Amino acid sequence: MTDLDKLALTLDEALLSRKEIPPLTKTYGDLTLEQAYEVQRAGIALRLKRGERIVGFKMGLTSEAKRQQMSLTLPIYGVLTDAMRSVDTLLVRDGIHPKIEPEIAFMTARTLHGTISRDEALDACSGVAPALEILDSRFAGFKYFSLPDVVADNCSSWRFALGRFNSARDVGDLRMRMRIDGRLRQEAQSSAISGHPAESLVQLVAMLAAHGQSLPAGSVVLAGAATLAEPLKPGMEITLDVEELGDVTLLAD
Ligand code: OOG
Ligand code: MG
Repeated sequence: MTDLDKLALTLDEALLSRKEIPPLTKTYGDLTLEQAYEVQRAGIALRLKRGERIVGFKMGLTSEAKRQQMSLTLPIYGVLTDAMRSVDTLLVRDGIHPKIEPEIAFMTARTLHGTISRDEALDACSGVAPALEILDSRFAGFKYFSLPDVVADNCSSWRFALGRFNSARDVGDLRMRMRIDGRLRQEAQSSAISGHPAESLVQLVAMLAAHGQSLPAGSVVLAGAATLAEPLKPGMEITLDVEELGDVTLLAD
Protein backbone atom coordinates (compact mmCIF):
# COMPACT_ATOMS: atom_id res chain seq x y z
CA MET A 1 0.00 0.00 0.00
CA THR A 2 1.40 3.43 -0.94
CA ASP A 3 1.43 6.42 1.41
CA LEU A 4 -1.32 8.01 -0.69
CA ASP A 5 -3.48 4.86 -0.31
CA LYS A 6 -2.97 5.10 3.46
CA LEU A 7 -4.15 8.72 3.46
CA ALA A 8 -7.25 7.67 1.51
CA LEU A 9 -7.91 4.99 4.11
CA THR A 10 -7.57 7.51 6.97
CA LEU A 11 -10.09 9.82 5.30
CA ASP A 12 -12.45 6.92 4.60
CA GLU A 13 -12.31 5.84 8.24
CA ALA A 14 -13.14 9.43 9.30
CA LEU A 15 -16.12 9.40 6.92
CA LEU A 16 -17.41 6.06 8.19
CA SER A 17 -16.82 6.70 11.90
CA ARG A 18 -17.90 10.40 11.73
CA LYS A 19 -14.76 11.46 13.55
CA GLU A 20 -12.88 14.49 12.33
CA ILE A 21 -9.14 14.29 11.71
CA PRO A 22 -6.38 16.92 11.44
CA PRO A 23 -5.57 18.15 7.91
CA LEU A 24 -3.32 15.70 6.03
CA THR A 25 -0.82 18.43 5.25
CA LYS A 26 -0.29 18.81 9.02
CA THR A 27 0.13 15.15 9.87
CA TYR A 28 1.69 13.88 6.64
CA GLY A 29 3.34 16.96 5.18
CA ASP A 30 3.01 18.72 1.86
CA LEU A 31 0.99 17.13 -0.90
CA THR A 32 0.90 18.31 -4.49
CA LEU A 33 -2.47 18.81 -6.14
CA GLU A 34 -1.72 15.78 -8.32
CA GLN A 35 -1.08 13.62 -5.25
CA ALA A 36 -4.26 14.96 -3.67
CA TYR A 37 -6.30 13.83 -6.70
CA GLU A 38 -4.61 10.42 -6.36
CA VAL A 39 -5.75 10.23 -2.73
CA GLN A 40 -9.25 11.23 -3.89
CA ARG A 41 -9.23 8.45 -6.55
CA ALA A 42 -8.05 5.88 -3.99
CA GLY A 43 -10.84 6.99 -1.62
CA ILE A 44 -13.47 6.61 -4.33
CA ALA A 45 -12.08 3.15 -5.13
CA LEU A 46 -12.78 2.17 -1.49
CA ARG A 47 -16.39 3.31 -1.86
CA LEU A 48 -16.82 1.43 -5.13
CA LYS A 49 -15.55 -1.70 -3.35
CA ARG A 50 -18.40 -1.21 -0.85
CA GLY A 51 -20.85 -1.29 -3.75
CA GLU A 52 -21.32 2.43 -4.42
CA ARG A 53 -21.62 3.56 -8.03
CA ILE A 54 -20.28 6.79 -9.56
CA VAL A 55 -23.14 8.98 -10.78
CA GLY A 56 -21.29 12.20 -11.54
CA PHE A 57 -18.98 14.95 -10.39
CA LYS A 58 -19.08 18.14 -8.37
CA MET A 59 -17.19 21.31 -9.06
CA GLY A 60 -16.06 23.37 -6.08
CA LEU A 61 -14.79 26.88 -5.45
CA THR A 62 -16.30 28.13 -8.69
CA SER A 63 -17.72 31.28 -7.06
CA GLU A 64 -15.90 34.21 -5.48
CA ALA A 65 -18.07 33.89 -2.34
CA LYS A 66 -16.92 30.30 -1.76
CA ARG A 67 -13.29 31.03 -2.55
CA GLN A 68 -13.32 33.79 0.04
CA GLN A 69 -15.19 31.68 2.62
CA MET A 70 -12.60 28.93 2.34
CA SER A 71 -9.60 31.20 1.56
CA LEU A 72 -8.78 29.00 -1.43
CA THR A 73 -8.28 30.09 -5.00
CA LEU A 74 -8.72 27.45 -7.69
CA PRO A 75 -11.73 25.48 -8.98
CA ILE A 76 -11.52 21.81 -7.96
CA TYR A 77 -13.61 18.68 -8.58
CA GLY A 78 -14.87 15.71 -6.63
CA VAL A 79 -16.83 12.55 -7.38
CA LEU A 80 -20.52 11.88 -6.62
CA THR A 81 -21.79 8.37 -5.91
CA ASP A 82 -25.33 7.00 -5.73
CA ALA A 83 -25.02 6.63 -1.94
CA MET A 84 -24.58 10.40 -1.61
CA ARG A 85 -27.95 11.26 -3.13
CA SER A 86 -30.56 12.45 -0.61
CA VAL A 87 -34.22 12.44 -1.48
CA ASP A 88 -36.51 14.59 0.70
CA THR A 89 -34.74 14.01 4.04
CA LEU A 90 -31.25 13.74 5.45
CA LEU A 91 -30.00 12.62 8.85
CA VAL A 92 -27.66 15.29 10.21
CA ARG A 93 -26.22 12.89 12.80
CA ASP A 94 -24.83 10.72 10.01
CA GLY A 95 -22.34 13.51 9.37
CA ILE A 96 -19.73 15.44 11.36
CA HIS A 97 -20.47 19.16 10.84
CA PRO A 98 -22.50 19.44 7.62
CA LYS A 99 -23.23 22.66 5.71
CA ILE A 100 -25.64 23.25 2.85
CA GLU A 101 -25.26 25.38 -0.26
CA PRO A 102 -27.27 26.33 -3.37
CA GLU A 103 -26.19 24.85 -6.69
CA ILE A 104 -27.28 24.07 -10.23
CA ALA A 105 -26.96 20.53 -11.63
CA PHE A 106 -26.53 19.43 -15.22
CA MET A 107 -27.28 15.97 -16.63
CA THR A 108 -25.11 15.01 -19.58
CA ALA A 109 -26.48 13.03 -22.52
CA ARG A 110 -23.17 12.57 -24.39
CA THR A 111 -19.60 11.78 -23.47
CA LEU A 112 -17.51 14.95 -23.19
CA HIS A 113 -13.76 15.13 -23.52
CA GLY A 114 -11.01 17.74 -23.60
CA THR A 115 -11.46 21.33 -24.67
CA ILE A 116 -15.08 22.23 -25.31
CA SER A 117 -17.03 25.47 -25.61
CA ARG A 118 -19.85 26.56 -23.32
CA ASP A 119 -22.33 25.89 -26.16
CA GLU A 120 -20.93 22.41 -26.74
CA ALA A 121 -21.31 21.74 -23.02
CA LEU A 122 -24.94 22.90 -23.04
CA ASP A 123 -25.69 20.97 -26.27
CA ALA A 124 -24.47 17.79 -24.60
CA CYS A 125 -26.87 18.14 -21.64
CA SER A 126 -30.30 16.56 -21.43
CA GLY A 127 -31.36 18.72 -18.51
CA VAL A 128 -30.60 21.20 -15.80
CA ALA A 129 -32.02 21.27 -12.26
CA PRO A 130 -31.89 23.22 -9.01
CA ALA A 131 -29.67 21.35 -6.55
CA LEU A 132 -28.49 21.48 -2.95
CA GLU A 133 -25.07 20.25 -1.96
CA ILE A 134 -24.44 19.21 1.62
CA LEU A 135 -20.76 19.44 2.42
CA ASP A 136 -19.11 17.73 5.36
CA SER A 137 -15.39 18.07 5.71
CA ARG A 138 -13.59 15.23 7.42
CA PHE A 139 -11.15 17.80 8.81
CA ALA A 140 -11.34 19.28 12.32
CA GLY A 141 -13.60 22.30 12.59
CA PHE A 142 -14.25 22.27 8.82
CA LYS A 143 -10.99 24.21 8.47
CA TYR A 144 -8.42 23.76 5.77
CA PHE A 145 -4.87 24.68 5.41
CA SER A 146 -4.46 23.92 1.73
CA LEU A 147 -6.20 23.06 -1.51
CA PRO A 148 -4.63 19.55 -1.58
CA ASP A 149 -6.32 18.76 1.77
CA VAL A 150 -9.74 19.61 0.34
CA VAL A 151 -9.16 17.77 -2.93
CA ALA A 152 -7.97 14.63 -1.11
CA ASP A 153 -11.17 14.78 0.97
CA ASN A 154 -13.27 14.57 -2.22
CA CYS A 155 -13.81 18.32 -1.99
CA SER A 156 -15.82 18.06 1.25
CA SER A 157 -18.61 16.42 -0.66
CA TRP A 158 -21.10 14.40 1.41
CA ARG A 159 -24.68 14.50 0.09
CA PHE A 160 -26.64 16.18 -2.70
CA ALA A 161 -30.31 16.66 -3.54
CA LEU A 162 -31.71 17.32 -6.99
CA GLY A 163 -34.85 19.11 -8.14
CA ARG A 164 -36.57 18.14 -11.37
CA PHE A 165 -34.42 18.29 -14.52
CA ASN A 166 -35.85 20.44 -17.29
CA SER A 167 -34.70 21.55 -20.70
CA ALA A 168 -33.92 25.20 -19.89
CA ARG A 169 -30.73 26.32 -21.61
CA ASP A 170 -30.57 29.95 -20.73
CA VAL A 171 -29.19 29.42 -17.22
CA GLY A 172 -26.53 32.14 -17.15
CA ASP A 173 -28.30 34.77 -15.08
CA LEU A 174 -31.06 33.29 -12.92
CA ARG A 175 -31.97 34.37 -9.38
CA MET A 176 -31.18 31.67 -6.83
CA ARG A 177 -32.72 31.93 -3.35
CA MET A 178 -32.02 29.52 -0.49
CA ARG A 179 -34.50 29.64 2.39
CA ILE A 180 -34.19 27.91 5.74
CA ASP A 181 -37.48 27.42 7.57
CA GLY A 182 -39.05 29.96 5.23
CA ARG A 183 -36.46 32.69 5.88
CA LEU A 184 -34.27 33.88 3.05
CA ARG A 185 -30.67 33.02 4.04
CA GLN A 186 -28.62 33.17 0.84
CA GLU A 187 -29.28 34.60 -2.60
CA ALA A 188 -27.26 35.26 -5.74
CA GLN A 189 -27.47 35.22 -9.52
CA SER A 190 -26.40 31.99 -11.21
CA SER A 191 -23.72 34.07 -12.93
CA ALA A 192 -21.86 33.93 -9.58
CA ILE A 193 -21.02 30.32 -10.57
CA SER A 194 -17.98 30.54 -12.87
CA GLY A 195 -19.53 33.58 -14.62
CA HIS A 196 -22.03 31.07 -16.10
CA PRO A 197 -22.80 27.62 -14.60
CA ALA A 198 -22.03 25.90 -17.94
CA GLU A 199 -18.48 27.22 -17.62
CA SER A 200 -18.06 24.86 -14.64
CA LEU A 201 -18.86 21.99 -17.00
CA VAL A 202 -16.25 23.26 -19.47
CA GLN A 203 -13.68 23.45 -16.66
CA LEU A 204 -14.56 20.01 -15.30
CA VAL A 205 -14.17 18.38 -18.72
CA ALA A 206 -10.77 20.07 -19.15
CA MET A 207 -9.58 18.97 -15.69
CA LEU A 208 -10.74 15.39 -16.27
CA ALA A 209 -8.91 15.36 -19.63
CA ALA A 210 -5.73 16.44 -17.84
CA HIS A 211 -6.14 13.20 -15.84
CA GLY A 212 -6.81 11.20 -19.02
CA GLN A 213 -10.52 10.91 -18.30
CA SER A 214 -13.74 11.82 -20.15
CA LEU A 215 -17.02 12.86 -18.60
CA PRO A 216 -19.40 9.94 -19.29
CA ALA A 217 -22.89 10.40 -20.73
CA GLY A 218 -25.53 10.27 -18.00
CA SER A 219 -23.39 12.12 -15.45
CA VAL A 220 -24.83 14.53 -12.89
CA VAL A 221 -22.58 17.59 -12.59
CA LEU A 222 -22.93 20.04 -9.71
CA ALA A 223 -21.65 23.37 -11.01
CA GLY A 224 -20.53 24.72 -7.60
CA ALA A 225 -22.24 26.89 -5.02
CA ALA A 226 -23.43 30.39 -5.89
CA THR A 227 -23.17 31.61 -2.28
CA LEU A 228 -21.66 30.72 1.09
CA ALA A 229 -22.69 27.47 2.75
CA GLU A 230 -24.96 27.51 5.83
CA PRO A 231 -24.46 25.17 8.83
CA LEU A 232 -27.08 22.42 8.84
CA LYS A 233 -28.99 21.54 12.01
CA PRO A 234 -31.64 18.89 12.70
CA GLY A 235 -35.18 20.18 12.15
CA MET A 236 -34.27 22.63 9.38
CA GLU A 237 -36.24 22.70 6.16
CA ILE A 238 -34.13 24.03 3.32
CA THR A 239 -35.57 25.14 -0.01
CA LEU A 240 -33.67 26.40 -3.01
CA ASP A 241 -35.66 28.25 -5.60
CA VAL A 242 -34.06 28.94 -8.97
CA GLU A 243 -35.88 31.31 -11.30
CA GLU A 244 -37.12 29.42 -14.43
CA LEU A 245 -35.87 26.07 -13.09
CA GLY A 246 -38.11 25.43 -10.07
CA ASP A 247 -37.17 24.32 -6.58
CA VAL A 248 -35.78 21.56 -4.42
CA THR A 249 -36.50 21.01 -0.73
CA LEU A 250 -34.68 18.97 1.87
CA LEU A 251 -35.70 18.26 5.44
CA ALA A 252 -32.82 17.83 7.88
CA ASP A 253 -33.65 15.35 10.62
C1 OOG B 1 -14.97 22.91 -0.61
C2 OOG B 1 -16.02 22.52 -1.61
C3 OOG B 1 -16.58 23.72 -2.30
C4 OOG B 1 -18.44 24.58 -3.83
O1 OOG B 1 -19.55 24.40 -4.30
O2 OOG B 1 -17.79 25.62 -3.98
C5 OOG B 1 -17.86 23.47 -3.03
C6 OOG B 1 -15.58 23.39 0.69
O3 OOG B 1 -16.24 24.43 0.73
O4 OOG B 1 -15.36 22.71 1.70
O5 OOG B 1 -18.45 22.43 -2.98
MG1 MG C 1 -20.54 22.70 -3.62
